[in-house]
Amino acid sequence: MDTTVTRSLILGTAGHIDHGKTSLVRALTGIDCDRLPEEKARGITIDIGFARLELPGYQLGVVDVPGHERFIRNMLAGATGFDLAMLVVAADDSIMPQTREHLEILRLLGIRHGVIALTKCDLVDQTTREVVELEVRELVRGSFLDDAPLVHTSASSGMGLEELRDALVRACADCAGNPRSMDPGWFRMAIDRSFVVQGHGTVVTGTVMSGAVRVGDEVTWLPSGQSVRVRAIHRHDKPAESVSAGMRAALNLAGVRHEEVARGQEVATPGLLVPSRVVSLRVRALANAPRPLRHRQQLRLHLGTSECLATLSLLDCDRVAPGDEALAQLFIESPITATWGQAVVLRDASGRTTLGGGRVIQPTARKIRRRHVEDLEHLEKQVGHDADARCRMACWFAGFGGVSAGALVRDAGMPMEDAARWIATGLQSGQLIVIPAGGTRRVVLEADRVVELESRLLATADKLHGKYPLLGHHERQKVEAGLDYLGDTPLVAAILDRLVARKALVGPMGRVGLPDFKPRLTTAQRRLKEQIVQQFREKAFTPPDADDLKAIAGANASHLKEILDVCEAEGWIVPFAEGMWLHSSREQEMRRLVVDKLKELASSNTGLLVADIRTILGTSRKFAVPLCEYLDRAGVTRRDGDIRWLATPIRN
Ligand SMILES: Nc1nc2c(ncn2[C@@H]2O[C@H](COP(=O)(O)OP(=O)(O)O)[C@@H](O)[C@H]2O)c(=O)[nH]1
Ligand SMILES: [Mg+2]
Repeated sequence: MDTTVTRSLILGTAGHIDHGKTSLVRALTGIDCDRLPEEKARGITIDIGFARLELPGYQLGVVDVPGHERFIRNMLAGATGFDLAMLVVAADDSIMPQTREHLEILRLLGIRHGVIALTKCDLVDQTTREVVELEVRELVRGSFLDDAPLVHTSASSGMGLEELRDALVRACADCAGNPRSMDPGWFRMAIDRSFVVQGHGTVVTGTVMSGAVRVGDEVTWLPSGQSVRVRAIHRHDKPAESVSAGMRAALNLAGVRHEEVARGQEVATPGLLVPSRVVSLRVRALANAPRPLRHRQQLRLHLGTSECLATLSLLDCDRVAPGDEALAQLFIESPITATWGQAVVLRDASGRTTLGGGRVIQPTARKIRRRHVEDLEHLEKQVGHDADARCRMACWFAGFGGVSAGALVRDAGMPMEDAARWIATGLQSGQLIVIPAGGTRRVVLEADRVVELESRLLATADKLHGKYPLLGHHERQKVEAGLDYLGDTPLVAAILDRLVARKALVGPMGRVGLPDFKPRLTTAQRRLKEQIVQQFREKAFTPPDADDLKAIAGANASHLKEILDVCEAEGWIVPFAEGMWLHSSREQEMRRLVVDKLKELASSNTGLLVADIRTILGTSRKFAVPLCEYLDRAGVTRRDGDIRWLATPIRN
């Protein structure tokens, strides 16, 4: 294959309707991009069309876009993969609204290279051509086309076509410094079309944005996240073994239903793209926008080949005046897949006017509070050129969720290899720590975060000691509850294990406390505690009530509540109603007695009344009712009217 010696790039057209874009592509390539019947009938381009152009050293995939203002959305879907652009201006019409709008969009998308073609030069005299050339030069001043070659052409007479080819070759050579030439090393293609090939199934087409894909590869289909296999590849209507960045491609996907495919979806290397309905970005209002961007404004978001309604949240201002920039978030109506640095275009909700654009900073963002100084400072750092700072900020925002190499690729714009290396280096230096989080799951957290979690656990232990000064140790769960907001129990348990391992927390099985905390139980209090426990054991199912307890406590009555807390916390007694406890061994005994009786009665299909249970336990009415209710709550019995049955019936 010649792809080893030639470089693949995407050339896109731009310009007002009827200015001769499609005709010029046809004159250059011999291919008619207006493929739809409606396009043929009406003589206008509605959707993007494709052609190929062979130039010395380059193989160009040509994407011809519609100029009509109603089809700007299609233009945007096509423009997402451009390496270079060909701005087309008809010499007999000069600059028109979509000449400007397309140029603005190309600038917003960060296109860096291109050529300008004056078309229909056969229709005007030399002076007119020169005037139009001046007008176009004025228009592109300060843009990426500022000193681009401008060629006078005619698709009808063939004038200037050779010169245009030469100009394109030079523009291609300039593309060597493109971000695309620093390929991040993973495959990504935004879908712009799909169709069914009889006997082969669903085919999706798009521009390969980065990396490469081979026949047989597994890729992730987004936003569904489904893993699909690439069954076959076509490139410019010919079968291919693989396709790579800068190529137009058609992928035959196994197990994908055509009806479920839509423009805007993507296929990519597994584990990198994550759909999100919130992205953070830096937005820019177009210098010649008719009005500023406003906080809470509804907008049409174009990203990759997708188009969605979104609400703008301006993070540190209320409006962005034309030409200005600001930090913002977009809340999007349906999930999209983005990467750090990816360009977006923002149009008004009705899709009539381009208002601005921006660069994604956080592709999978959580909501950031407006004017939150710390968040905004960190967000600002995630925009910059310093890759290390970007990774650190991505970690900071990922918080307790941890980071992976994939997350850094996505959220910090790191090439795959660099991301893995950054994590390895961080682990080595101790800046990052791996925490086991259940099963084979490992979470990589910033050391600062781990320290923060540990100190919160220690603070929780300290608080428990303050609340129960008579108690040396607490159940682990009680301490872990201090990190309840994490909602990730294995991770919390692992953090607590770290504290136990280095004896920052100590205690017998399943219980922990601060090592230097000494319970302050006086001899009298300890004796009272033992007395209380003893009473509960002896009195079985007619346990001491408030008055009994007060009598036992005598002079120590003021500590009674605390001592009962200790008894409960240490597991000596179990509460079954407000102010009522059973000795824990009696509680077990009660369960056994009731369950055994109910099992015995099961064959005769008989349940138990409260009075029966009172008799079995040898207790009084005062305790029988709350004990029965406790048994119901504990899942031992099931109440049906006045009768109680075994909650889990025995099977035979
Ligand atoms: N005379 C003349 N007509 C042209 C030239 N290029 C395009 N046209 C005509 O202009 C019309 C619009 O051209 P088309 O390529 O569809 O424009 P697009 O909308 O920019 O793609 C068609 O009727 C073409 O035949 C040219 O170089 N000379
Ligand atoms: Mg056209």
